[in-house]
Amino acid sequence: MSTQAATASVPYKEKKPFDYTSYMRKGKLPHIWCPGCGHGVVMKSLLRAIHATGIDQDNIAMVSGIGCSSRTPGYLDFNTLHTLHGRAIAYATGLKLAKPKLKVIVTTGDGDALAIGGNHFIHACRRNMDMVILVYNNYIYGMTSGQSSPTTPQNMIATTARYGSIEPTFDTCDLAKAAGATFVARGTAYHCQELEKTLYEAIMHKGMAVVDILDSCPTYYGRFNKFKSASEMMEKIEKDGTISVAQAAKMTPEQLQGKLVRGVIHKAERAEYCEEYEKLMEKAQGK
Ligand SMILES: Cc1ncc(C[n+]2csc(CCOP(=O)(O)OP(=O)(O)O)c2C)c(N)n1
Ligand code: SF4
Repeated sequence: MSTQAATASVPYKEKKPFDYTSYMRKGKLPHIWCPGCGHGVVMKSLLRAIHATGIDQDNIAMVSGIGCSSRTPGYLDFNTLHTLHGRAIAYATGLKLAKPKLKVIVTTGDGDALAIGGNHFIHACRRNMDMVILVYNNYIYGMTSGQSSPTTPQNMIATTARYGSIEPTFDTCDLAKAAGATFVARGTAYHCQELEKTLYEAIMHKGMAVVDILDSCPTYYGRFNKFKSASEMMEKIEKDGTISVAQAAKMTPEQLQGKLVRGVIHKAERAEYCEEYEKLMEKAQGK
């Protein structure tokens, strides 16, 4: 059986008129997300990106853990799996090995992917299995009332850091690249059209694609840290706090201080895990 994922090589354009509702399980609405939450924006960019790839809904599997962001697959009409907190990538790995033709997309939070699920995250990157991991990075545990996560910036307030977090943070992209992911990118909910293109590239990539998506939890992170509104929070963190790869290339290290870079940060070619596994099976069977 071929392990080639069902990604048609199509240019970035919409094949047919786009209609969100054709990708939604309308019976699952209304959704649980608070007004101003970034997760819905990310979901819309994801749907537009999937539509642009031309991949059939039945050839996509979406897997999540537990958290507000992990609710995404429940609203969508793909093959979906809502699993345990921190274990989305482990389930996705098993699913991909059993059904290598499926395009597997993991939607996970910063807590889900990088705290309890951190070990699964680094080893999945190391294996370079054909998979997309979208980290909805809102710097906090949204679903459980705002505890600090591995991406909570230092000095910022969380339920478990009432005087400001003293912990250094993970940079999701640096971590993914160092662990071996062959496509690493960052986007934001604020730059939703740019995000759509980045997600398209991530889905079309063969191998492990990680996208760190800066989005917002106005209910906890926003209120604790005295942002006046959800939009002010988005502007300060996602708009003013990031720059594109092209802008970054023209800046000095001093000018880059305190900015996060958006766009495709790392791309490489390396043996893909399912293909290597298939070769191993053939060898074991004496073929
Ligand atoms: C094993 C286990 N530990 C803890 C929890 C409680 N829990 C549910 S969601 C969550 C954190 C969610 O934060 P994140 O993954 O960042 O997603 P967000 O809600 O911010 O989108 C936690 C700690 C759980 N369900 N299972
Ligand atoms: S608690 Fe935060 S992350 Fe969860 S839905 Fe509300 S705003 Fe979004």
